[in-house]
Amino acid sequence: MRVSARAHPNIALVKYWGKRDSERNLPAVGSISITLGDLWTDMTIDTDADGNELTVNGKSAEDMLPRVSAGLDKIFGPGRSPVSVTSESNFPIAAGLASSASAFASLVVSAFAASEQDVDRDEMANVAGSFSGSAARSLYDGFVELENDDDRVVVRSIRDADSWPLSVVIAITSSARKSVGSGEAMETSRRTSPFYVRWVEEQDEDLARARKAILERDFPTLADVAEHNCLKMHSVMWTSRPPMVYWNPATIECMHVVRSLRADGASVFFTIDAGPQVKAVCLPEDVDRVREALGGVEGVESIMTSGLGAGAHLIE
Ligand code: 2P0
Repeated sequence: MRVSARAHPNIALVKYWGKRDSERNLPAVGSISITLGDLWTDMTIDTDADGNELTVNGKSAEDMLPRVSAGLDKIFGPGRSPVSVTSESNFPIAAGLASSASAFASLVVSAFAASEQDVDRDEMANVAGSFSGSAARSLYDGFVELENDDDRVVVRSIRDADSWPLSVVIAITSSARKSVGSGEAMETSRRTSPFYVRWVEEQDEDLARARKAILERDFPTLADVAEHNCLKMHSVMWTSRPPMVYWNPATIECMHVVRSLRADGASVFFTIDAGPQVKAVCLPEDVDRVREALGGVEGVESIMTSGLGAGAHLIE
């Protein structure tokens, strides 16, 4: 049996940072994201394999195989037959572009289909989230909210992609692999940052403001809450021991450029994840202006643009 699924990465506007249960990988806070339509990971599962293998963008990826294998054990059950997994993405992986979200979302959709289990999207989101917290959101379309509920997460689309077609301009300031992975970094923050408790306490307020702004298509309020929430998360990272600073000089310059574009009337705001790339979320009419301004920043290596898109799905 050979099955393929496509999933898009997502970018959180109200961020997930910290776990309330690291064994079950349950997040400490809810989050709100947008699913990106133009970036994708295609995952193919082949159950007619001689051994467990993982190929990522044409190369054998032994280092990532244990995490993927553990995921397959959970879906296929113990004592499963060998599986060959092939992943192709059209964007750099492990560089703060949420590649684990699209990878694990597409893995879950393809693996459940290959194992001929008929599970609903809620169950797939919970399994994907147990592999990588942000992956739960990539199961859904457009604007997506993840909430905690006892020992599960509840994920839903709060607005579809077409009903508020925002654009995202991504400034790549380094394509190197990040030094500290998100999972480990979150645990360090939880254990050591004096700001962590406050970060968790304030999250519901940010979620409520962002949710309302999305439902009302209120761009200025969404801009305000998203930048604030992003900077608060990075403050937690900076005040962890050891500190985690994912930014480089170009990251900071891009933030200034986005703010000055906004002061000049453009509808744009920035967000930054556990990496040095800057994601500028804007209205479609401002895309060219934002691309040009960020493309001119010293240290920006390349620019990508995406609209919003659909949740993970099977493909031919
Ligand atoms: C997010 N990030 O909400 C936040 C913002 C990065 C910064 O979710 O440990 O790969 O696998 O659950 O989902 C990236 O972390 O972490 C992430 P694990 P994940 O998008």
